[in-house]
Amino acid sequence: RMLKRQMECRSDIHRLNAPFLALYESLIPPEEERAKQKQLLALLEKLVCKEWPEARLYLYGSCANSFGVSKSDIDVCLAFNEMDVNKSEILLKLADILQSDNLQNVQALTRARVPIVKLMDPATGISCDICINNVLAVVNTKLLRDYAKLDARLRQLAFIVKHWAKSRGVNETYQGTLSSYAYVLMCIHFLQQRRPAILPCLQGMETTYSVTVDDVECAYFDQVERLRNFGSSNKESVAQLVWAFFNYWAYGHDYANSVISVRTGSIISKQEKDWTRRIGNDRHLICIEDPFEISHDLGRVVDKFSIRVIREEFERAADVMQYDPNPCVTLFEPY
Ligand code: 3AT
Ligand code: MG
Repeated sequence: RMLKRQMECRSDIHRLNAPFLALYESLIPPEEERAKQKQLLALLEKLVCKEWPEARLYLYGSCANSFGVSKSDIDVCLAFNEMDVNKSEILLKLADILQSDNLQNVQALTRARVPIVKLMDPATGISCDICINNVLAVVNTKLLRDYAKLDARLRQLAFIVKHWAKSRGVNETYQGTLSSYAYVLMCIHFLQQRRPAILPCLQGMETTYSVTVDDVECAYFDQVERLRNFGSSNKESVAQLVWAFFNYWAYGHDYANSVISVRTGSIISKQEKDWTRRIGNDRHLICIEDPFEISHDLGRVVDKFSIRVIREEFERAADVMQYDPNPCVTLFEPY
C-alpha cells in the first residue's frame, strides 16, 4: 500500500484544472442566498430577543466558515451568559415561540448529542438548526474562516472534497463516516504539510485572538491579512492538490500510528495522545485532533466497518485521479 504512494502524478494533470475550478465555481452559493440567510437570522433575532433580551445569536458551521456550498442548511447558536442553563427547557420554549410565528417543521430534539431545535422558514426556504451555548463551535468556525482567507486553494480543495464525500456517501456521521468539519480540517492539515507549505499553523504563531470557552483556551494569530502571500511560492494547482490529497489518504497516511493535528501543523503520534487503544466507543481508527478540544478525536465516529468504507473510497478516488480519462465526473458518481 505505502509503495503505491511513490507513484508519479499523471502527466496530463494540468488539463484537469479548468474543469475542477469550474465545478468549484458552480458550488459557491449565489449572493441572494446570503441575503436570505441574513433575513432569516434577523427574524430569529427578533423572536429570541423578545423572550431572552440578554441572549445572542451566532451563525456557525458552513454558513459562516466559508466552506458552505449552495443550498446548505444554516447552523445557529443561541448563547446565554450563564453556562449552565437548562437546555431542554429553553429548546422547548424556543420551539413554542417559533411555531407560533409560522415557522415550519419545528422540532425540538432535546435528547440528541447536541440538543437542537430544527425548523424550516417558508419565506426563504432555508432549513436551520439552533443549538444552545455551543460557543466552541462558533470559535472553530472563525478559525476555519480565517484559514480560508489565506489561500484560495483551501476553499477550492475543501469544496471538491466535501462534494466528493457527499456524492460517495462518506459524509454521514450517524453511519460512522466523517463530518464536513473533519474533512475541512483534513484539507487544512494537508496544505500545512505541502512543501513549500501553502498554509501556516496559526495556533503556532503569536496570539492576536484569544477566548476561553468551557475551560478551553482558544488562541491563535488571526491577523491573516498580514499573511496574504504565505503560500505563494508553492505553485501547485487545485487539480494537483486534489490528486495529492487522495493519494495521501489512500496510500500515504500511517493509520496505525498517526494523528493529524492542525493545532501543531504537523503529524503527531497516537502514542503521545494515548489514542492507541479502544476506550469505550472511541476506537481511534483514523485520528483527527480537534484544534481546540484537543482530547477530542473527530475520527471517534468511525468504527471497524466504516473505516473500510472510507479507506476504499480514498483508494477509489486516488485511482480515479490517476487513471480515469474524466476524473471530474467519475470522482463524484453516486455510489
Ligand atoms: P455542511 O455544509 O453542513 O455539511 P458544516 O461545516 O456546517 O458542513 P456540520 O454541519 O457537520 O458542518 O457541523 C456544523 C459546525 O459544527 C461545524 C463546526 O463548527 C461544528 N462541529 C461539527 N462537528 C464538530 C465536532 N465533532 N467538534 C466540534 N465542533 C464540531
Ligand atoms: Mg451545517
